[in-house]
Amino acid sequence: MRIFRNAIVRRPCRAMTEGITSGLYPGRPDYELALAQHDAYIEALRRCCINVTVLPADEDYPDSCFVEDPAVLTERCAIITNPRAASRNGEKTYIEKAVREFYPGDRIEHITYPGTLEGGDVMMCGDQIFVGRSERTNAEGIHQFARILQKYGYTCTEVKLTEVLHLKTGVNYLENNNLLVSGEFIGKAEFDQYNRYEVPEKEAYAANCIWVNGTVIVPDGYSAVLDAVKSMGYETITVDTSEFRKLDGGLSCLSLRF
Ligand code: CIR
Repeated sequence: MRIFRNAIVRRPCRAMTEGITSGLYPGRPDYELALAQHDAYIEALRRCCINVTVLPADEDYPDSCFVEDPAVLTERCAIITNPRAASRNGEKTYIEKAVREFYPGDRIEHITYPGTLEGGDVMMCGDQIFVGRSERTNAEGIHQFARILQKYGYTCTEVKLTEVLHLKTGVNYLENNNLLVSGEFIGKAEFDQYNRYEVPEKEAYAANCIWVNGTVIVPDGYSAVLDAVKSMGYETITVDTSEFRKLDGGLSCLSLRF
């Protein structure tokens, strides 16, 4: 079984109320409530026996609590991405400082212009890594990413998406060959080899669950997905993410787990 020993999170900043949103989940985040939810998220990770490094809030970057996007951390290397969203691109410099505490310099790779890539588009399934071609991750970014992965013995499969923000907005790997799939990812041939639980449309947000050392963290309020995950045999923890959802962020976006 894969073991995650570490996670990196960043505290939400007050400026998160100005974060990017598609408006799919209306409203602006309540900052105090977001902080309380973030506390609960950290606590949930710690219950999964993972050491959590908590980076300070960065008011220059409203979306910087979504640390998953500026880096991809694998067992063999770290890849600092090149976020397409202009207001987020500078986050890569600060996440790299944190990543350097855990990875030697010769194992830290970079995606560079004209390539763009965000970690939310990357789903790791053992040595098989899926990357979404999205509004945020372009063909050149994927080309660079695939070359880096090949160097470290991973295979890379591109998945096109048109409806959601990132690949992991709609599909997530729970280890043990199990996938949660929703919306446009249901029926995609790329995922044929996995056991797939099809998330009902009204619970689409909960396709973004995270597996952490045998436990699956599920967003609060999605009973069909929670029951399905339990029936797959996992321990579960639920965490309320309502304030992050208003910015299109889910459980995976809030940490780097490695
Ligand atoms: C953004 O649009 O970049 C943020 N408001 C949400 C990022 C969510 N991250 C993720 O799905 N990995």
